[in-house]
Amino acid sequence: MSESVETMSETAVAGGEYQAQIEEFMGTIRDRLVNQPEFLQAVEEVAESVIPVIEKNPRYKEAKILERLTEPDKVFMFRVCWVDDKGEVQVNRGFRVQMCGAIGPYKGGLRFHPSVNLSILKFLAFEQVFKNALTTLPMGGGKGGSNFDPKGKSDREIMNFCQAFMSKLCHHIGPRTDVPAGDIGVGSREIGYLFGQYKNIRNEFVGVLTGKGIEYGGSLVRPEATGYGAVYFAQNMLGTKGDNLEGKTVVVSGAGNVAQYTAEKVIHLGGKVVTLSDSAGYIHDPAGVDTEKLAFVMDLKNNKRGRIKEYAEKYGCEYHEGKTPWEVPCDAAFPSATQNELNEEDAKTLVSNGCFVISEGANMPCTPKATAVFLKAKVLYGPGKAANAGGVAVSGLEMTQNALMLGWTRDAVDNKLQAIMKDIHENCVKHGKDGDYVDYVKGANIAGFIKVADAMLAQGII
Ligand code: NDP
Ligand code: 2IT
Repeated sequence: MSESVETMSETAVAGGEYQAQIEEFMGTIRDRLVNQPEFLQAVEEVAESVIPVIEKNPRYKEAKILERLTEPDKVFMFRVCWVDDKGEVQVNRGFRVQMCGAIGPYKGGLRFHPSVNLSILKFLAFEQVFKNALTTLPMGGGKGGSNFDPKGKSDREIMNFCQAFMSKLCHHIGPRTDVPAGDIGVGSREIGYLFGQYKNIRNEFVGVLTGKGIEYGGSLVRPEATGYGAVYFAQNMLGTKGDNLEGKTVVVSGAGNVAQYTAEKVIHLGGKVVTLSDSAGYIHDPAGVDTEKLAFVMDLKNNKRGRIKEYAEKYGCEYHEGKTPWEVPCDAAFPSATQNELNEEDAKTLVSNGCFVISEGANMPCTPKATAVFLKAKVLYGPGKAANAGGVAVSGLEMTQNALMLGWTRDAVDNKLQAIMKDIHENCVKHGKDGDYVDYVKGANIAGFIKVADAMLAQGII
């Protein structure tokens, strides 16, 4: 998949009469952050939406809210040493970016992937600030992780790494300070080992992580929440046209947590999922991934830790090595793998094949030029910070249940998730409606920004 990052000069759009102010702001950070392309990409998209608001509201400008939001509250970087199965010492780098704590404790996932670096974690933490504000729950934004590669590691090695990582991280987090969760390469197994080590060192059983197992303080529906939420968001967008996912052909990328539960909910709602992928390629199953096939994928990915290619071998469908699924004709697309996995050409292909709803399960999966194609074509386009907010929203509900020392039923959590996704959608419409088109990118950025900015103003210059 493409990891290319488009630059400002190539994509200057959207700012309209405020283009000069946007350029000036980006100029102040671009020179010193030239090595952080993903972070700059995320900041630029937000700047394009919110600088017009800042220009019309001098209190935000005078308090330098955007300048403050683009400088993390704190960043921790640390060495993680562990011993592999051969007895060899391994050295990785660990990070936690505490981006903005204006509206609540820092909250956001941990990513374990060889590509992890400061730029990627700062982009994710920055997105998280606005996403968490949209959830309506009191959570600040953070993100962390390591360049550790979980692929091919034994269970024991994963445990050794998680324990070593938490030995360093545990000094900087806490249930009222910073509450990490999962992201790429971090699922329920890793959260379990991380939680065990925190408890061991700090001698307290508290809700310091979310995505925990149900036996020790987890919430029902947290595993499903990101994927389900992305589908609920798509349903809300389709609802503005009197439409829904029933009978629609759906393309999903990824085969991990978000992709699996996106597929599950689409199937529940009568849509037909025809693709899934991993970093090696995609499967195309024109008959549709049904419940039984999805159970195979879940076992393959979550237990056997195999490759999506094995789906094609088992069910006799096509496998496209080294390719992404965007060339497959569809009505709806759910990018659910990673950042910049869908470029301008892919977006054009999707639109020309008739795709008219895109809901981002992943964080920043579309390049700026791809986003511009969707907005120009006026299709329904739900950006990640709105569409995938269901995951962190249910994490927030897990924190609430932990604080109350009780657990809610599946229906109770799912109903709250649906209500939150509806609320996020309404807030995006409120700030993004432009004639008869809703620009959900603008809507999400402005709605998230205003909440955080007002909290920062109230709390003074810190
Ligand atoms: P998983 O680790 O469960 O799955 C990740 C999937 O994406 C795998 O199929 C993986 O393939 C693929 N993938 C990862 N990196 C790349 C890459 N560089 N190129 C191509 N494919 C890649 O992660 P999640 O499902 O949890 O996360 C997926 C996306 O959703 C991420 O963008 C994450 O930030 C976002 N997200 C996750 C949330 C959550 O609650 N988990 C919440 C909100 C957003 P392979 O196995 O081959 O690496
Ligand atoms: O990107 C995300 O929102 C996540 N990985 C989930 C964060 C969380 O704290 O549940």
